[in-house]
Amino acid sequence: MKAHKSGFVNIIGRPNAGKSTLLNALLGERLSVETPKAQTTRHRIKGILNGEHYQIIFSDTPGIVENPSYEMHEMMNQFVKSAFEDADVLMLILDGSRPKDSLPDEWLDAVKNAKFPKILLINKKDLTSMEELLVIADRWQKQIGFDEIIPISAIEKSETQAKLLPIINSLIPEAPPYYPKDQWTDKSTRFFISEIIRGHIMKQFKEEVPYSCEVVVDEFKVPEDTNDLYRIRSTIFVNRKSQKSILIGKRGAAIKKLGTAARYDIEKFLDNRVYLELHIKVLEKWRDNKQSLRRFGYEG
Ligand SMILES: Nc1nc2c(ncn2[C@@H]2O[C@H](COP(=O)(O)OP(=O)(O)OP(=O)(O)O)[C@@H](O)[C@H]2O)c(=O)[nH]1
Ligand SMILES: [Mg+2]
Repeated sequence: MKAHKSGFVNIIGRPNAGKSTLLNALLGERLSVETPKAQTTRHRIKGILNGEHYQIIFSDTPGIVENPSYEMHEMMNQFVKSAFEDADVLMLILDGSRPKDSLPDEWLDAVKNAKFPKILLINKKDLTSMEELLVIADRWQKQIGFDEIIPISAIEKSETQAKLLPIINSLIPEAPPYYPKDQWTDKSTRFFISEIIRGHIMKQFKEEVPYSCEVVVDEFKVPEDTNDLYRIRSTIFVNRKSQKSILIGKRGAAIKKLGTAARYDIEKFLDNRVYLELHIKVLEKWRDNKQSLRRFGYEG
């Protein structure tokens, strides 16, 4: 009988390197929010790939914050640190179109000293030349030493899967599954709904606004009659009153646009029609308030 393999494969890297895009490519699902903005992901999100003879638990993590400005950033880095604690395989992903990018020394040392197999993924190969890829690979190999170095384009889903899954499978140990085989994530439906809304805030609003928002789902009601709408009530917390006005927009145009876009994606996610109610509240300095952060799920 074929032995069963299971393992935790944790993805880390700088903001905007393509970690969430990679997680989604490997799972074939849009689980984690991807946007062109840095610091999109704020939590550690597990996505589980189940096969008959394997279970791979991938973790997306926030981009490493080099100079934390808020307690929230410290907690985001804490999520990245936790990815070193349970990894069977670590995947460090770089943006290949930014060949000079590096990591702060403490993170370089952590990767260098890690005792488990390490894969370097040079992402966005569509945006860079073969010569550049070789230079990047050489520099990182000398600096750290990886078990594998693989250039990828995480936006190419099937190619990424075909390249990475056999290698990952060869590196994870023989072990029974850690999660039930029908489980595909460690996060709740409410979490994903709040992330869909936050993802649209990231896309729709500029500058500091998206970084000042946190989204909580206060109510998620599944109807008794399957023909009825799901009812979702959500609060968007902002730092300042002026941000509340920006979110609402002229005669409510901005919040209406946000609600429509988010509802469309939530309906796809839940495969059901949805009634979405959005509220906005000002919660000053929430990014530095431990109690608020705990309430928003920023705990290791
Ligand atoms: N051209 C190109 N763009 C890519 C590729 N992979 C990711 N991107 C883009 O890079 C941007 C960042 O991708 P994300 O997956 O959100 O990056 P991330 O590392 O999760 O970012 P944070 O959560 O902010 O740390 C998005 O606009 C992606 O579409 C790739 O292979 N090629
Ligand atoms: Mg991300």
